[in-house]
Amino acid sequence: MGIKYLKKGDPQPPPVEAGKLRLYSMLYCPYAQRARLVLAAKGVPFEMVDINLKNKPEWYSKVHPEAKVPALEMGGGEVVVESLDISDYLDQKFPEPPLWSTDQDKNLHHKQLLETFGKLEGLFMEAIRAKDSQALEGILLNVAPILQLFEDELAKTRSQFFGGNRPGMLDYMIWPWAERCAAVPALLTGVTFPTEHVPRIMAWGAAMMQDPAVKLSAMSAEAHANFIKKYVDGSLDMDKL
Ligand SMILES: N[C@@H](CCC(=O)N[C@@H](CS)C(=O)NCC(=O)O)C(=O)O
Repeated sequence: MGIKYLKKGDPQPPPVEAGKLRLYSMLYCPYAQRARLVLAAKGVPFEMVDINLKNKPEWYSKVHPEAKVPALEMGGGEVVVESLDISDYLDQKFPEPPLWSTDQDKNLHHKQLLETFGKLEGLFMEAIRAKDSQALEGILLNVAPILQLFEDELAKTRSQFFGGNRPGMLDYMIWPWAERCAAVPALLTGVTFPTEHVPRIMAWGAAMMQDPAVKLSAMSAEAHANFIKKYVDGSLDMDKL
């Protein structure tokens, strides 16, 4: 990919200039992708600094207390961490297009769905570590009822996206995992998810792939599968990504 991931021994980049933004990221991190999706949806220019998470630069823990990505740094040194907080911060700072609704009840409901989605993030990590197709099938049994909640939500609102006729915050916050789901069959052959139960989610995924912000950060199933395989077996070399 030709990305330079800053690592131990590399100097800290100079402070961010006033009025500019810097995102500390890692190409394959779904949480960093959330921030990149929001920045793209808003058309906000930013500088990206990629961090080698296997060999972090010494100074990075001064940027992010847990030395994780993403972190958003503003001119003046202010830093926001945590993908959901970064996304909310960006939505407030750059109001167009708004990603949350003017309907606060809807927002509250979407935040609850997002919290439930956190379980899928955990199940995704279990799925990529599944030893065989039987184990994966067991994990998928736990995935199904959560997906059904999202399927039902699309049925209830009868809209293409959770945000309505264009993607909103909930759409962008869950998208990184949806994109990576396409890599799972390449990791364990012989397992297929019964997608016929979630036709609206499938249509949502197809529509999301046409969204300009999604297209900007999109990576192929093959690229994700390649990264995940190395991440799981421990052979990942971030200098060769
Ligand atoms: N809750 C955090 C999670 C961020 C996270 O776990 N990032 C991973 C990469 S995808 C990371 O930085 N891992 C390095 C580490 O844990 O040391 C968020 O939403 O921003």
